[in-house]
Amino acid sequence: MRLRTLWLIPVALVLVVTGCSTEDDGDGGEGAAAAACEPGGTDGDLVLYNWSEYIDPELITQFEQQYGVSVTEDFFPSNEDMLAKVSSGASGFDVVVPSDYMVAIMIEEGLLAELQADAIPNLANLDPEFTDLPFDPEGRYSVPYQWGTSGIAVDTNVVGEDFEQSWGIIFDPEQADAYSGKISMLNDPRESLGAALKYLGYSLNTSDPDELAEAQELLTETTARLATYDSDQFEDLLVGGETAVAHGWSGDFFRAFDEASTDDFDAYEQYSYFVPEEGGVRWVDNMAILADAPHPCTAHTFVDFMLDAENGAALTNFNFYASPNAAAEEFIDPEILEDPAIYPPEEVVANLEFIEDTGDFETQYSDAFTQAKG
Ligand code: N2P
Repeated sequence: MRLRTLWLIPVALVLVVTGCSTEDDGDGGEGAAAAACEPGGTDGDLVLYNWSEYIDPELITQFEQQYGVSVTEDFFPSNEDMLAKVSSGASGFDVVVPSDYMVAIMIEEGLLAELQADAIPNLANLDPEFTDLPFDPEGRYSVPYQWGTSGIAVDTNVVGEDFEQSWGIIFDPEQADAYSGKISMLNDPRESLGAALKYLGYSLNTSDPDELAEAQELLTETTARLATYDSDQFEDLLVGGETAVAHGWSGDFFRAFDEASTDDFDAYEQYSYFVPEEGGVRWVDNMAILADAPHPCTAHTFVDFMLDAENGAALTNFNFYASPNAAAEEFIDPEILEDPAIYPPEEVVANLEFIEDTGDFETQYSDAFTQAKG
């Protein structure tokens, strides 16, 4: 049995003993989310558990005003942190935003409610490419939110213009020692071990203990030259000059470059983001409703609201991440839509992997990462 499944047994027992499933209307669905929801319906205030700085605050205000509810937001820095918090049960969250592999894990753990498609008419706005993804066939439990890449951004005032577009700028001592103390990596087991695996020429979804051990050793050596492992402020540390080489997510960098630019200063000229030639991660983050969501109908309405064409565009225009919403395209800033770093061309995408659920091996990644960080 998978180790994660074992954690859930006490939670399930508590639910049975305390009779917490009384809201189940007995139609075979799971928990509170089985109550039938109407398009635009609400059943209380929304509690949203999202990555930090991942939604335009104006969209939150607009949702509150449009539906007469309030939204409480809490934030997580990694899929694994989010899982730890929601799998202990009764987290109180309605909507969560897991990445691809984490959707698969949460479905298997029974943590997600099956979506009521009738309550989400704007599902029709999704690009068909995003309606049947491998981690959630037919999108029964999750709705794509944003997608992007993981890579490296550098300060060209420090590294110059001739750097190789390789993970070597972090992992190869000959290249990276020059930036010792000025490098950051994501505080994320699958991302940072994945980067090391790619540099070593392996799949970032390996379940081979020897390959993972090699990646762990490389990351352990790399830890010594890092300023920090950070998933929340890596972009600010770069534009603030505290780092010169940062591993991170595309859109967060671009928003920081955009905010740092003024009439006299074009941050896009000083900083450069690239996906290393060895390849890296392409990810899709998704909205999902927890099986024990206290407000499942407000949650469905929020998902529908985010899938509205103009709201989907506002999300991308704020985040600088690509949208899975085809109807939103006409409202997306053309500079974003035409930016190959945000909407990468096929040949770049072909070199990228989705992080996949490795099943029982997942804990090996977490352990290896904890050890590599020291
Ligand atoms: C939010 C970044 C989330 C992207 N700031 C990681 N999947």
